[in-house]
Amino acid sequence: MSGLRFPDGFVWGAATASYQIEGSTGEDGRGPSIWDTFAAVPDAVTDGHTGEVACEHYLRYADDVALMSSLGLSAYRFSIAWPRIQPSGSGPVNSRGLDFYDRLIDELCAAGISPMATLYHWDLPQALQNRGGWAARETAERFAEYAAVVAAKFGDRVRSWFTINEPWCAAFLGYASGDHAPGITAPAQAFAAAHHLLLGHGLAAQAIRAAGAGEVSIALNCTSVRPGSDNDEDIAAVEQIDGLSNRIWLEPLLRGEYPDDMLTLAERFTPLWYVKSGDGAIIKQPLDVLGINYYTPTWVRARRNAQGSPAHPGSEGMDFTAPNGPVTEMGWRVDPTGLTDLLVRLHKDYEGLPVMITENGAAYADSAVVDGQVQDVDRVAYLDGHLRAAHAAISAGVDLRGYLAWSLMDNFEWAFGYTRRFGLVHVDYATQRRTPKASADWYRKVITRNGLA
Ligand code: PNW
Repeated sequence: MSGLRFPDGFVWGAATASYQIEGSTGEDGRGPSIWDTFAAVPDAVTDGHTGEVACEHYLRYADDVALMSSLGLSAYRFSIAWPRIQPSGSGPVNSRGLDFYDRLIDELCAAGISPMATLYHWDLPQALQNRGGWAARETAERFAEYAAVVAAKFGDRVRSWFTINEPWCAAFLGYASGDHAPGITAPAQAFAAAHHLLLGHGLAAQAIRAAGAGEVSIALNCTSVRPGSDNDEDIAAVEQIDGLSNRIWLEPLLRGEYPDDMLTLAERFTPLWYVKSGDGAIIKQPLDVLGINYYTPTWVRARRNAQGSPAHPGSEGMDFTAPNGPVTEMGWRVDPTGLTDLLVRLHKDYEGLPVMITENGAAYADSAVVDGQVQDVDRVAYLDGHLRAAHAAISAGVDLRGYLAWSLMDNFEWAFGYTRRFGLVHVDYATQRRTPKASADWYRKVITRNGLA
């Protein structure tokens, strides 16, 4: 056999998130989330788009599972909307919200697709935001209660759990740059939020284990940080951004302690009132697998008077411009070597750590649907390049368990609304018609041969 083959049992799937696809935000007793609130703020989201309708997945989930079947997916990672389960973030459970995921999970199981559930993909119940959101320790405690409810209810069929999706985005886009809900621009709160997200992960992981519900994971958007040059100032900038992007999450999760340089950085914004003794032990729960969401490397160099990036507190005097080269519609530089390097680095720093690529994909302004087809050749090239990069990591010894494409279908791309399309399947929002793109067809073949031609 020629071509690149992946290990036996390699998991092939796709991912989505509740607020990005479900719609029906007022249905069956769902409470308001911070994304409903944020999307209603003028200019927060491109063209005033909201998740109210999205892909109508709440109504069309059975058709969407049929689509997954036609792609040959072995797994599907979706997220559960906390405000559907507990409309005000604590207390009484809304059975009609549970029923939706019950139906979805049954449909997936009947199709032979392993359900993987993310507990938090950014749609916090607004009632908890009113009490401080993730900047408040209480939110981590409420999160564990919610985790216990869903793990008990679905643990018989869902055996793979992701507590939190990309805590970096939740903390630093949510509370430092304000690009995401709740739209706060206070770095002091962002560091507290980061800690409470990690604490929430640890407490939820304990709840999932107590319920005997299967494997526990978290999905991090780690990145390879590239220096502008090898001068000392550029290397120091890289170290700081690597800290914020990678080590501030990995070290407490896997070793139970924050790196010293990150504690020092955080203290520039606020005393560490929010870190209590014993928290490290809670955060460091055994991980069955680490989820990695990868899109692009990060480039950084020291440049006097550069504004820095508001999403990276303390980055004044740093420039984040990527070198010239191909970019996606997000403006993100396409560079699969960043994926290989990241996976190999994790393998070296945390020996024996199993990983799964829980998101990878690209936004492109796809050509319209012509004769029932979307020829998204750029996306195929992007995915092919990144699968080759993933394979190179496996050859270097990385214990890579699977690959989940982002995303199954075009959806609500957060601050960009519906103007950025990441799907393997095209969605015509006027009619809700789904059309598998050329990339969907290509991916089906990859899955069938368990590798690349
Ligand atoms: C991730 N950034 O978000 C999310 O997990 C998905 O929900 C999202 O649709 C996907 O990647 C594509 O964006 C990110 O600004 C959003 O660095 C923003 C950033 C990174 C990841």
